[in-house]
Amino acid sequence: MRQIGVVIAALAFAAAAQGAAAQEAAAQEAAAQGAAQGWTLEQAAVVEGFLVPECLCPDPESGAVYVSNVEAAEDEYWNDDGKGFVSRMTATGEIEALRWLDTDPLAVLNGPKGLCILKGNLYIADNGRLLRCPIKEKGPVAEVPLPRTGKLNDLATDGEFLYVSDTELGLVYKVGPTGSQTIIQAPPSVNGVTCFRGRLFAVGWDTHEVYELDPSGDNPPVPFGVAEHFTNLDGIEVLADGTFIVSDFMGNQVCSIAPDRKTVQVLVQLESPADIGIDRTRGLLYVPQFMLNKAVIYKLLRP
Ligand SMILES: [Ca+2]
Ligand SMILES: [Ca+2]
Repeated sequence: MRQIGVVIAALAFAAAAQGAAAQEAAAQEAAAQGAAQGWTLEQAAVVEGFLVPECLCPDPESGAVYVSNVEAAEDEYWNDDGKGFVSRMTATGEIEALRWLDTDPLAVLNGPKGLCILKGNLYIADNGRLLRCPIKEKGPVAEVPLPRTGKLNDLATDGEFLYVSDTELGLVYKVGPTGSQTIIQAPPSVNGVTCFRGRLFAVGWDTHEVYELDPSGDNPPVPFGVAEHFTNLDGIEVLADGTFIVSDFMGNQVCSIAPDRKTVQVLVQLESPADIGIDRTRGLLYVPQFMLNKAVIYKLLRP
């Protein structure tokens, strides 16, 4: 009897587990179907007046959006020229301070690109240096040491660690709260990087491919197999339903990739979209137009 009881209990557990697995599978399928039907964009605002904007980074807490400005002539985007700044605007695109954080002889900015907010600090990828600036009191700017750098490009966080892509070295640095550094295997010319529910994703500029990276650093990147759709990829973000949004800088398009990692749709065609940002709370997509010194804000509309 006792054995039967154990068997019945085991069967019941298995059935419950199966039920939960089936529910989860159904939920995933529903999300995938929703995503497959396609997100669309509705233009909400155009913001002019930037100087080579590379990255738009919304702060979900305040709604403020930080904009990196490389401030350089063509072909000088990676020069340590002592010029560059970060703007701050409202969620709807009113510029509060064009030079919210400006270059300064005591805290030089050269070519600010990727931005990321973690625990009250704005992190800035500035050519070969990773910088940190407290947001509320705006400073002082400090450098976060990294072992060896080439061209630091994008930044992402999972809420604890910071991930910094280096396009020249083809790797991602994972920086811990105490400053620990781990090298994450990444594709050559890695550009945009983003975190989503414990997973790490990146795009390659020259490879124009999307990858899942191993946040532990042990395993090589796993390509999606969507390179044929793109020319040079810059930014990547993930929506709550698992849909990927990527910006194809030289392809002049922003596209969605369904959670199946295969179905690519063009969301909008526009010139030189660089490092995009999303505000999930407000359902907004922020797109800098690098070559046009402006940014476009879109409402993300569900199917
Ligand atoms: Ca500059
Ligand atoms: Ca970038």
